[in-house]
Amino acid sequence: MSSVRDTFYGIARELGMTRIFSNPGSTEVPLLVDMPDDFEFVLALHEGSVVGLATGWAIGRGEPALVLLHTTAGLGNAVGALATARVNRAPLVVLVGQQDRRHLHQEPFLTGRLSGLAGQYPVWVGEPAHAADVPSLVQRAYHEAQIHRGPALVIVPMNDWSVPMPSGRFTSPTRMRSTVATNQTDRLEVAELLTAARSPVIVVGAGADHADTWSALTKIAKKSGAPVWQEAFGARAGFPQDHPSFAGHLPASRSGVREALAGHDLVLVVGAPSLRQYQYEEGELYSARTRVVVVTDDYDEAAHSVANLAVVAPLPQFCKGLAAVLLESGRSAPQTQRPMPLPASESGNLEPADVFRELAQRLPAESTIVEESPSSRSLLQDLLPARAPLGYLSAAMGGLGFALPASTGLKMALPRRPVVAIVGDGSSQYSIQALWSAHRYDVGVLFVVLSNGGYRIMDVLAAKAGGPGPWPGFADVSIRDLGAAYGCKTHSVATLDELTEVLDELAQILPTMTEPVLLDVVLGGRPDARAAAHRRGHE
Ligand SMILES: Cc1ncc(C[n+]2csc(CCOP(=O)(O)OP(=O)(O)O)c2C)c(N)n1
Ligand SMILES: [Mg+2]
Repeated sequence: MSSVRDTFYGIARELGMTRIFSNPGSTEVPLLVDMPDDFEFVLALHEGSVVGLATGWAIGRGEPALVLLHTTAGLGNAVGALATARVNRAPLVVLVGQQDRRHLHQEPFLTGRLSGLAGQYPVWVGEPAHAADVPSLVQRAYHEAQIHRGPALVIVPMNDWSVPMPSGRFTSPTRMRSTVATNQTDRLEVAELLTAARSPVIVVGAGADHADTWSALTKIAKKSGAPVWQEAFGARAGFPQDHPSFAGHLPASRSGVREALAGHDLVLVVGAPSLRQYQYEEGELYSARTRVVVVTDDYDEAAHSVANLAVVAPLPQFCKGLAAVLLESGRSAPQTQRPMPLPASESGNLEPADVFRELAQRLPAESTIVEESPSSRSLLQDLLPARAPLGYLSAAMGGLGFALPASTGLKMALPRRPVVAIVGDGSSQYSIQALWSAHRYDVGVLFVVLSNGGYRIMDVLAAKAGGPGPWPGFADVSIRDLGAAYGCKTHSVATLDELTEVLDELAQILPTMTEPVLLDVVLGGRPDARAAAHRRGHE
């Protein structure tokens, strides 16, 4: 008779989840020892990186990734990354190991209080009442993760794996499909609103990052003559950002939104909420005369939007249909001015703009930039526009520690795609051990770390709040040495000539790279000089 464990591996195989992202402990040993040959095990050295790798893998493949975590310590370490996966809408099936159920009530060593530990971030949590429920809960978790697009957890006591699997115990569907109906009436209503508007504008977001949606939106923009903005803090690009109709990234302040959208009587938001804010500001989001329509495939996003009409529908189909029924407005598409790259600074020291300008000149259009560069984010978005679907990816909720593992997982899923992670030096520290996984599994990501020796964005915010913050800088941390310690090929550049020389070399090999390269970009001068200046500041 086969065991729960055998049945689990059979189901995982059937569902296409044969790669296990994990950092295991003793409670996972019964599952992992003698793992079947057709399964691959991917180790990351911290659970934030485990989940980050799986998130990138799930986004790259568009299918659930399988994660295995070790009871409270493992799940606890992973919570921030699970929250990011949820807001990034990445489907994950997360198995969490638990102590042996035969003595759980006595709280043996490693017992986890697990079901509530990740709070509201899992889309679903399953706890098997019987060992034999485990396989069907895994199936269910797969469907929950896929349909609700986030992490679904199954908590598995370690002795469950060896229990014989009785026949006829399956309860979950093997395959499940869910489509929200998109009907002609909705499309016609939105088309009529667009046609009747005097001056429509489109705002796109992460949900619109799909080849069919991009192509339909370019037709809608052309027919309607509407400029297209990208939502603020969007995790992915919803429109080709080198297209003449692309107007730029919306500000995240109410006054900024009002100003950007002033004069438009209809705002069509596609694949985003209406509209994401950052710091609180008084006042309306829109003028009272503006009508707002939100089209999204995420019910929650629709439900918390400020809008006159919200339509929940699969976006590629909806937009394709809308493009087909929309009448030509006769308005010509707006000609928006693309931001001009800044010339190199006169000091000879490198600035983020130099890096983005030089990368833009060398990267193929189908590259993916995984961005985590807090103080230079908007500059990056201006100078490195997303030119292909999945051209831009960032953590949807601002949690640092996403870019290094997610870019690694993404490149594992899409090995022929050039993948460049652009990361602040502070940000790099939250998941620095992901570099080891990239090295160990031959993943050819280019990691560009912008080393300014501190939390520049925090310093800027503190200055705005009226004074310096108490946090010190860390110019004494050598990113290059850390990269080398984790086995990466490394370069350190501090001048424009050094930067261009290395980028010329890397640009040739980037699409076919099978090992990670870390480029430590020392901003504002060499670290020794900077560290000395920093020490002087504290004397
Ligand atoms: C997990 C986590 N901890 C803390 C923060 C708060 N935070 C936001 S930006 C930032 C500093 C980022 O520094 P760095 O990556 O060096 O970028 P820089 O501002 O220097 O460009 C911090 C600490 C966060 N967003 N996520
Ligand atoms: Mg920094």
